[in-house]
Amino acid sequence: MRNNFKNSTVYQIYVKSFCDSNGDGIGDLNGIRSKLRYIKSLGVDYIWTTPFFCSPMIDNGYDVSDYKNINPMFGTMQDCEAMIADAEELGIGFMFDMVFNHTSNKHEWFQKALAGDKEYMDYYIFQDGLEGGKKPPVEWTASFGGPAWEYVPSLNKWYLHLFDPAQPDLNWENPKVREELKDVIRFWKAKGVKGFRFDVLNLISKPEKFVGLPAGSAHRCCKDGRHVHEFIRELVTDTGIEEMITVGEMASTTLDNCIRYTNPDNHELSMCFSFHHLKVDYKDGDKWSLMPPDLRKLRELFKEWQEEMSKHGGWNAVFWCNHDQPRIVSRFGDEGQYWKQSAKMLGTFIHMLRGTPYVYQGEELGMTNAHYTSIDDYDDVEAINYYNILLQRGISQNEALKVLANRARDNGRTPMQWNAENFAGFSDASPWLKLPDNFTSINVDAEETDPDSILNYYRKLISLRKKYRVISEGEIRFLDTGNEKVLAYERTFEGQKLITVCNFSGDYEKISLSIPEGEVLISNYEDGQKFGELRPYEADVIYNV
Ligand code: TEU
Ligand code: CA
Repeated sequence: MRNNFKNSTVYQIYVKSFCDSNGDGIGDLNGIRSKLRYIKSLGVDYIWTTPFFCSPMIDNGYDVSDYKNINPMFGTMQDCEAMIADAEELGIGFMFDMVFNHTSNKHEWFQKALAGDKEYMDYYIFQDGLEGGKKPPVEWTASFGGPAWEYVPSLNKWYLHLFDPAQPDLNWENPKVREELKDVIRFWKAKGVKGFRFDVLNLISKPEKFVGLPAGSAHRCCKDGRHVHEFIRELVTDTGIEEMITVGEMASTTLDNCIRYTNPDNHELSMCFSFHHLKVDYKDGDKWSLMPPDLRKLRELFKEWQEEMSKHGGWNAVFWCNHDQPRIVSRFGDEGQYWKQSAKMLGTFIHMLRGTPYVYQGEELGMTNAHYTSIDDYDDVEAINYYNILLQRGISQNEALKVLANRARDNGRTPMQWNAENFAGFSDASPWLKLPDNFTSINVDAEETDPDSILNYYRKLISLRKKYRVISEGEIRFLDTGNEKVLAYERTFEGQKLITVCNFSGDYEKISLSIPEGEVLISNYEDGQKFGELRPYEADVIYNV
């Protein structure tokens, strides 16, 4: 029997910012342990934790120097074992984050490679340069800005890094590398971990030759590579994790590939993350150019992905937020007058879809972007690199700060807002990353006592998936509302029907779709379902048998 991930919801924890147990301003594993009852109260089944393994933290733990040990900043192996056991007692499973596309440059394997050990050089992608070594094999750019190749003078070779130079890419063509990584999975599986999230898993299979390939983004040339499906299948079947919940993070992937990654017949993954719907506000496809979201495109993307995955036996992870994204309420909603309504509407839209919903810490509170006004407030390597790149492009400091305030990953990484006290109850000390001022009103304590809060609304959304098979298993079809600001879809399952209607605008919006009478399962307005016209950010879910 496959694990029942279809009626499950996953809660994502960014460990560094969730809860600090020892007053050093940094979230940790014992902090997570102290909040497991809160997480249980949400009704979720799994917790995905971002990497807390040994790391120099150049990319906040996505640069792993030892996959089988805990970064002392976050705790000890004992803390980790206790955390897994405590969660298990509450019926919650942990999904650990496996960063297998690259390691840290401080990893023992890479250190040996740098010393010229041929066996370990073959763990990475070292290439001869062009023109006697002076130029990289191909002019590629890395994800955080700058070139994707780094020259090592002592070896007279270049190594590939799709992200920071401190994150050299592993050579998956080498069977020894694949065995090492399987070993990591087995190690954590034996500790009682219930599932895995795989970082940028569709980038692992690189082209056979680099010379002569088109210049530009390294990402684009390496995505969904020639052996990616067989590598994933091998990893999953050899480690016996096919029955567990697994999610692959797929950068710039295609629908066809995601069907292949997740159709059970292929023995790859339970589900994957794709990001196209989170680029509808990128002007000309550029993350660092601002534009309001294109709602027509948003609908088209959801319609295509949801309906096609459903027809071809694929499965989506559905989400708005994670540690790489700005906060959704600040982005597609309204932080001001309609803060509550818009946060609830966005939650409704995701949670009634076909797929497994992911809630990112603080999303259930309607946490907002950070509102930083100085470059010194930022921590993320990507934010700092791009700030400089924007200035080099001739953009003013103010304008560059405005772009960061909308797009930087740090917006989603500010500490969890637990209460209105010092440092939002996250820590006794000043946190590693500055809190937004609004923690005095947006926090768990305040929302626990308000029956109408975003927090309590999310609890209800999560519980509905458990109660109604039409939500967890139904087919999906997008409906035409006659208004591009109002998105609607229908779910069907064994004679049951569910219609979700969401107004993505802060105005009253008329629609031409007529909706049959039915039970209002959930709505963000007290007297839900006044059709013909929707109120600002209104969301209604109507159930019929
Ligand atoms: O993110 C992968 C990824 O593609 C991101 O770089 C994303 O496109 C970017 O954040 C948007 O600007 C994963 C991790 O989630 C991220 O935190 C890591 O930095 C990255 O991989 C490298 O491991
Ligand atoms: Ca700590």
